[in-house]
Amino acid sequence: MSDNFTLLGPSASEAAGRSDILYLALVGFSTLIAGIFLGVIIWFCFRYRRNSPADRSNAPSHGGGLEAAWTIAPLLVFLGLFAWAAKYYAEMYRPPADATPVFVVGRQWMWKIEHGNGRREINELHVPIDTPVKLVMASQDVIHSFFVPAFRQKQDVVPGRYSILWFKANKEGVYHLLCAEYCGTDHASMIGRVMVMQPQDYARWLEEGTSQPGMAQRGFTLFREHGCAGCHSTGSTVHAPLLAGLLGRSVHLEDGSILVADETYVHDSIVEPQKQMVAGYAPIMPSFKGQLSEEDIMAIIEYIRASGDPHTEKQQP
Ligand code: HEC
Ligand SMILES: [Cu+2]
Repeated sequence: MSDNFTLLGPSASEAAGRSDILYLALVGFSTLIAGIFLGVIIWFCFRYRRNSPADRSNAPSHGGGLEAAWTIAPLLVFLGLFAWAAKYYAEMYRPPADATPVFVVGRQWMWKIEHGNGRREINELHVPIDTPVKLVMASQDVIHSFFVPAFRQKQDVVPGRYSILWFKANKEGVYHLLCAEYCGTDHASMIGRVMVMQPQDYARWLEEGTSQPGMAQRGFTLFREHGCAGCHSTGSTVHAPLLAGLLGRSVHLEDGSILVADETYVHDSIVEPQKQMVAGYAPIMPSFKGQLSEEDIMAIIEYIRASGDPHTEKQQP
């Protein structure tokens, strides 16, 4: 953490650079307009003060053109700023397909983080530089909010659903990680650090201290223990969809709509199977709400992802 004072604080991601420019443009434009008005007010105070000999004859009673101009010009400028911000906003909420997923569970009062190979950490997040990283976040209890000021990104994490946050860090260093939603007595201690590292350092860090099995491995065990495999496998007598390669695939739903399966969809399929029914199947899948922890569901998602990847040799679900 740099002790050097900067106006906006350290900036360490692509999105941060973009949002700073937008912020400065907004402040700059507002300052310009305020400055013009202030200047005119001061000028008129002197020019038309009492006893000033200024010419007051022929004062215009109205100026339609002027009024139209000062209404339309700022409107256009602000609509332009809106379009500019909307573009960034859309980019911020659309993670690239190749983003590395990292799983985050918020609870009173800590951030629990798990990387794909099973490496876990608490209140610390290690990420590689210049690589898109997608956080798949869930809460185990109340609403928390994942806030990294240096990325200019803050995302509420709400129980019962996934929140996605993606970023591309572009400056090595250590940055603040905060919970920005009051979540109980020790909310103030729910703080941590984000470490942005060189890709090779990150890879080395990932390999250190992983005694536990990777997420996909753990997911495979859960998939069998909870009986998912009994329905979702090639040998099953139950009519249920095969899950290999599900992530990123288009799914046709019973109500006629089509969606692209992502982490949120798989999560919801497990806790609320009847919410989005796959077309052509009977509503026989039981809900696993309360039987699987958020970490378990995340591991199952990684198992489903790995089973669809032709590079990993895993048994098909
Ligand atoms: C009793 C059989 C049965 C069991 C057990 C079962 N499922 Fe399912 N599952 C289904 C059926 C049938 C569907 C398709 C209808 C629907 O959407 O609910 C389905 C749909 C799904 C989908 C959406 C699939 C798609 O192609 O879009 C996912 C993901 C899923 N199940 C995961 C699981 C997981 C994980 C478990 C274990 C924790 C599990 N299921 C247990 C029968 C089952
Ligand atoms: Cu919190």
